[in-house]
Amino acid sequence: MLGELQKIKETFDKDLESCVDLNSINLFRAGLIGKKGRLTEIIKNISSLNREEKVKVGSLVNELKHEIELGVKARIKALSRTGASGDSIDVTMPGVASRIGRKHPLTVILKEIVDIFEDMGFGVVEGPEIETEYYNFEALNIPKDHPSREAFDTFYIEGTYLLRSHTSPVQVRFMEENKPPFRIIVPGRVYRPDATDASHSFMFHQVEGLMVGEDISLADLKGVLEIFSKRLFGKATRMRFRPHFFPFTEPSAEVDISCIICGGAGCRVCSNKGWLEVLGAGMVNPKVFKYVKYGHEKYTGFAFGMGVERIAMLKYGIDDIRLFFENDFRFLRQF
Ligand code: 2U9
Repeated sequence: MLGELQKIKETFDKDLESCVDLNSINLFRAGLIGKKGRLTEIIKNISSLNREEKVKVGSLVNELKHEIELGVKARIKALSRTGASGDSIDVTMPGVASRIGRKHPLTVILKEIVDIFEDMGFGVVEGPEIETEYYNFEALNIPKDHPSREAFDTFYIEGTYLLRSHTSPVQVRFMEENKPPFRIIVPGRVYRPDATDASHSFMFHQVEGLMVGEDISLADLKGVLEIFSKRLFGKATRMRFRPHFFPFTEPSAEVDISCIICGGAGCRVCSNKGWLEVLGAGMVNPKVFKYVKYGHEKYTGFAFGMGVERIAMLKYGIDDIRLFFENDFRFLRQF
């Protein structure tokens, strides 16, 4: 026993020094004073010694145990100074870079659109995506036999509910609750059961606008949309109204801007027309005012609507609407 104790004592310093991290120190310590450690074994066998030997071995064991604890502590401290013990941080080491997220391109463009209208005094209003036929069609003067009301152009849910096919029902609800004058924009998701392709998605986003008051004219509509298109697409952007038909506005127009790629000369993006269709608009049909019990002699208003994906595709030169919804980082990290 004495011989074994002597051996431990002699090699202890060298053995400890060969421990280069916390793990090896712990193993080394356990090998001596752990459950089955060399020193522990000796302690277990002390009872078999005679009195004189007991005193000698006992005091040597105590001395050695103390030395081991102190030595181990000092070694851990020394290693932690170099950062090798595994329980400290070397602040000079390069960090592990985490991937930084970013906004979805639709979120970016939507904020730009909202900011422009807010600067012109428009408030932002939102509403439900599950609607009734009354708010989605009837109150907007869309007749019962209108093709958009057929099952293959609208997602019907059990009973009389449906997924809104435009955000216009929100304006109807707003008018039921508020008196003119007001100017609002309504951003949100809309749903149409179109077959998916490069330019169609069964869900997309719209921003619609509505301004109502006692003296609102087509000139106000043109002024507001002119400011909008110049701010979103650039100062040189020109705008034109082409007569169109919508049941909820009269007169109605489709609104084009001069091509943002060629400036109007004609190119691949505008199919050599020089113009890009970006909006629909018109003066609110008095029949719609009747539904919300506004005096249609007293009030006039304008409304407009745009597809957010289409605007983003034009502005960023994206040729496939599906890219917005596939969560492919190679696409998303470009914005
Ligand atoms: C009320 C009265 C009138 C909203 C309008 C359009 C013209 C329009 C399309 C643009 C591309 C839909 O996303 S799109 O397919 N929208 O052309 N929307 S006027 O008119 C309203 C809305 C609510 C009470």
